[in-house]
Amino acid sequence: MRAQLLDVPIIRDERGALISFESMLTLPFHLKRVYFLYDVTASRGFHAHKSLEQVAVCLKGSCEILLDDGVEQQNVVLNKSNVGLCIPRLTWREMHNFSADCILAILASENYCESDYIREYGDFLKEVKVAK
Ligand code: T46
Repeated sequence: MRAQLLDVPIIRDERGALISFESMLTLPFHLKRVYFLYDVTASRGFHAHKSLEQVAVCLKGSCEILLDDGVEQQNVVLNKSNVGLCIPRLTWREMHNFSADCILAILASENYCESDYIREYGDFLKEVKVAK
């Protein structure tokens, strides 16, 4: 699989830097929710989503995100605040190696919905087969 990275321009002037992600322009979906992971001391994720699409942006520090489409895996290091990693639907994700100062923002296409999660890897592979 080839992970899609969104590289947005940094608007910098003497006052500092500004980065903008906009629905349907830099983001491939309408934004409905933003959440942040920080003070992370252990690996997280280990699930896929049936319909949710997301973009992960590392605002500070670094972390690694493993993406798995059921056939191939790719490990992506995130350490730039102007780069968004697209996490498509039906993609198994694991988040590892958070630096102590890491702030990871996740931009999401839907509100929180527990029934959209696939938390067993075997169930994920079955869903991928059905979708093909
Ligand atoms: C994902 C990865 C990248 C909420 O109440 N609202 C929310 O918007 C979210 C995201 C979570 N929660 C609750 C649900 C759980 O009781 O927060 C708790 C921890 O969630 P979870 O264990 O799913 O967290 P992660 O870091 O493993 O996964 C999160 C997202 O849940 C998930 O959608 O793709 O980040």
